[in-house]
Amino acid sequence: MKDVFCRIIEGELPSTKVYEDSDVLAILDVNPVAKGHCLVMPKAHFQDFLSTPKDIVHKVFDVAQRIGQAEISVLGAKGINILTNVGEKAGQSVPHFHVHVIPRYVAGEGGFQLTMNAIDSSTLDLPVLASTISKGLK
Ligand code: DGP
Repeated sequence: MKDVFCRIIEGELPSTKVYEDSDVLAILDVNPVAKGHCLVMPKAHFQDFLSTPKDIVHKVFDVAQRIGQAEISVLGAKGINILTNVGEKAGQSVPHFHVHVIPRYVAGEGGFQLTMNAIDSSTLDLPVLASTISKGLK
């Protein structure tokens, strides 16, 4: 079954468009956590950031950067969060690569709280961990 963003891209479902070109669509999030919360996505279907070809990733992030810049200049945002979730465990609910561009006006405002809760790293061998990740790079 087609995901909801594919259906929006194909015009089967409505959306509020912010930007469109032959490869990329940016729309307002239907459940915004801040005024101007945008979703930037490739028109072609890719499951997530990790499985999207680099040239498409670059195009999507180029638009995300420009929208972030516009939100600072024309909406008066004081900051921007750029977020892309990969997989359900990371909070991805729509299996179509997309980047959240979330303007921030007041620290802590709205439904988006960015907290980084450190795990107990005392049992981790950091050099081994770094080396393991390094060896996995393609
Ligand atoms: P994520 O959880 O990272 O997969 O984010 C998915 C976002 O997509 C979530 O913030 C809500 C938004 N969303 C879901 N369905 C629709 C829709 O039909 N239209 C729009 N504009 N946004 C949607």
